[in-house]
Amino acid sequence: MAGDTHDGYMFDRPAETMPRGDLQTLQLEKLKLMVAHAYANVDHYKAAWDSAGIKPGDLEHMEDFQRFPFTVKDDLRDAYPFNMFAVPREQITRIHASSGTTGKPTVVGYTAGDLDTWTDVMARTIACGGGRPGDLMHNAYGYSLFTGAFGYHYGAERLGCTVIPVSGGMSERQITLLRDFGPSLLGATPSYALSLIETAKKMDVDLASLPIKHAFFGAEPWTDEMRAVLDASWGMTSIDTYGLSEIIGPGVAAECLEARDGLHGWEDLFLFEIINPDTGDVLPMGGTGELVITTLSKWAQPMIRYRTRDITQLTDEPCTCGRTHLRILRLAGRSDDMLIIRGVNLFPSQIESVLVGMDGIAPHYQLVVQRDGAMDTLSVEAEALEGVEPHDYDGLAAGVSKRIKETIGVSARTIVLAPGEVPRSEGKAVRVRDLRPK
Ligand code: DLL
Repeated sequence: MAGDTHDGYMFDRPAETMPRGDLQTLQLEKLKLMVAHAYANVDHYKAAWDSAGIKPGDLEHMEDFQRFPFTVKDDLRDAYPFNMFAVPREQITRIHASSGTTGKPTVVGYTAGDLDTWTDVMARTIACGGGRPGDLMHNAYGYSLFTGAFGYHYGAERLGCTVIPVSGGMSERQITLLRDFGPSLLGATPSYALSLIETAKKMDVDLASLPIKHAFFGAEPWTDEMRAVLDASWGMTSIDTYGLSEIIGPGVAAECLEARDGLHGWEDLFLFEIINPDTGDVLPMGGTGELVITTLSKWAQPMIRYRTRDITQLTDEPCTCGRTHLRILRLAGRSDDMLIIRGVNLFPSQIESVLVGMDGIAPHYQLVVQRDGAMDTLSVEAEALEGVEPHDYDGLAAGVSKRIKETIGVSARTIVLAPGEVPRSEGKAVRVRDLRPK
């Protein structure tokens, strides 16, 4: 049975607590193999490295790696569908793809061995956040080309959990199963978990009275303010988990239950760098910039110096949990989600921090960006809490705009809508409606 979650259990203690020096030696060894494999088997890498005048044999020390070119999302699009594969298609056991809201989706492939690695690292991730053999997991990530559900599914099974593969959507059925099956773990996007709170209320189910102990959130930015709402409403401790399909899916990094202070990036499998997104220069530990990740054990599709566009910081300060792997700070957002409103840069999550928890305002919102002459303008569509009188909406809206101006320095028009009018998410929330002319 699931035990006390502060018991120090780790799924792979030798890997998770490896001294940093040994970890770095292991990284260099694995990197040399990965780079040779990529060059020999993927046309893109051969062409890119030949034109940069660099060969796998030039990688002697870790510093040499900075001479290798970055890989970007367009390289994957150009190789659509299967040209980034480093093994024959017949050796690919599974394919996933990004949703591809614009243009072609990005396709990723896994060998049977890669799936095994992913499953292990997901078991590690779930255990890191407090999951234990014997736990029952309600998996509300969408089962599809998206990696979220499959990653959690196989990882939880390997850890020794029972999995309920409910997928996203059909919220009333989700609440019925949560009530009747009594799972101890939840996997979902934070925005979907938020919308389930309302469904539960309508069905008169008190989520906080259910046995859920830990939720594994991720796949989108979410703030500490949102976490406070989710943890209180569900009566649980949520864990932030990070990943991206190009690298493996979920399971790249995870908070530990002990500290919940940054996400341990699994360094025996991935190499993390932070760069200045404008110059490409590698920043020292602690610098804020774009996260660049290299896979150290992905044979179907090695990703070498992949620019994630996610903006964050790394720390190698020791963690109270005893894991030695560095931590990635919780993500504010991607560089492509950053808005520039009258000269001020902002991420949608900054608006979330301001809105969530304000009196009379529900934690649902959408931002609308429009063009007015040469300037971009921002409107915030917020939502009133149940019971707020409609004649108070304008006053609330003025209060939100004022607080946004004071805390972020941006002028935004706020519209307060009636309860239920902001669209709800069943997977990744759409935070921005961009109405600027293309
Ligand atoms: O979202 C993988 C995943 C599934 C992670 C379930 C965690 C849980 P993609 O669909 O390829 O993969 O999207 C990856 O989502 O580059 C980030 O911009 C964003 N993202 C993922 N996790 C987080 C997080 C999955 N914890 C993109 N916080 C990434 C903020 C996140 N953003």
